[in-house]
Amino acid sequence: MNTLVDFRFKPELKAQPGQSGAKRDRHGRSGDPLYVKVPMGTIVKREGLVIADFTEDGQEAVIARGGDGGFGNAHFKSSVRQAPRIAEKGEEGDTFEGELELKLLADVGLVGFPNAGKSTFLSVVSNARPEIADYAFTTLTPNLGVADIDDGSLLIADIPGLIEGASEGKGLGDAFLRHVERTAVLLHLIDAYESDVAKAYQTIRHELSSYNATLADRPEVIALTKTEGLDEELIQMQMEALKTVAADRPIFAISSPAHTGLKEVLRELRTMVTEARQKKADEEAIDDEGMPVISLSSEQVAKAWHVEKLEESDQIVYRVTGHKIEKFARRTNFDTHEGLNRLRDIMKKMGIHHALTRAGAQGDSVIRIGQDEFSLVEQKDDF
Ligand SMILES: Nc1nc2c(ncn2[C@@H]2O[C@H](COP(=O)(O)OP(=O)(O)OP(=O)(O)O)[C@@H](O)[C@H]2O)c(=O)[nH]1
Ligand SMILES: [Mg+2]
Repeated sequence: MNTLVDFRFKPELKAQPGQSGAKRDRHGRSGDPLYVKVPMGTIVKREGLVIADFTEDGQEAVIARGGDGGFGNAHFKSSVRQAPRIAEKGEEGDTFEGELELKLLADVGLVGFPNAGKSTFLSVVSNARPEIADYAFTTLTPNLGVADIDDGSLLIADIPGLIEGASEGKGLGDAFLRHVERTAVLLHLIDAYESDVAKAYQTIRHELSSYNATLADRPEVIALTKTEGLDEELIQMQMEALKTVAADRPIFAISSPAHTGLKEVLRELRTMVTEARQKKADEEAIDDEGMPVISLSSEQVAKAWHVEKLEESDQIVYRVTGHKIEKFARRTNFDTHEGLNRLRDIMKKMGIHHALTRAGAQGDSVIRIGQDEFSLVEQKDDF
């Protein structure tokens, strides 16, 4: 897939629920997982937090987990209970409103003013056939192309032209800048006919860094475009002007229709991309080794629980929280003595009952787990 457009027409994604258990000890069938395909570069967010980041082809992640099924009555059979009338409810599956965001993962991002020749460059060096025209804002959505150079290749993203104020929404705004955020290297194209190339360069640089400060330090190659038919002296003058504001950056003069300077630019880009990727891999390796992480095992976290006495306006409530006990409570059928007493047994086994009495709870005290409330010990008028 290349875009997220399908999700606009199908915004709700829902897997099938599992089936109920049946007579004669048959389990309910589990629901089939719902697989959703997304383009590479898709980020999934939940309440603003990134919960999945798809950067590689074939990568999979569980975005929403189905609820565990309840145990059927066969599970509760014992030597003394031959026909138990107890069965659990299945748990609810995870439900949430998520956000999908697509960031292209190109090696090179083309930036520059409208009409600078970005799409023309891409069309000449790659297999892409973007629209090209003699007016500003020809490109309205990003184009991707693969350019072969020597024995390797580069994935190049061409985005709509930027103008002063783009980072605040002018022109086509910053909507497309996120596509260059994750490119390894930028190729900054400047029209050689621009009267003040240094200012043109700085304007774009300013918009890039206003959008994301890290873009200011992104490795970058600069190319003066449309230089065929231009005086060598004039080209040198423009190059010198650029050097005053971008001394440490490689600067080339190119012509897309005349095919001059293109190989040199691609070669430079390839070297930089390789270096940038290597640097990133090294940094990630340091992160992995350098940071000691102390955490509870997931089993320990699951078993942990907490008891709290709440003095509410009309009653005193003892609230019990904890992953495992809340999970048991959700699966309990509160409409039956058997179900509720089993939950009370589990609380005893986990030591929660003891903690509740230590905290002052009596037999008829109100215990709350999640949304459910019940008394600590079975009461005569319970049902
Ligand atoms: N002479 C000459 N013209 C060029 C060159 N590169 C691009 N052009 C012309 O410049 C105009 C703009 O080219 P585009 O490639 O559409 O420019 P762009 O940067 O993609 O523009 P936007 O999509 O609007 O941001 C077209 O008329 C191209 O033919 C070049 O190297 N030499
Ligand atoms: Mg274009």
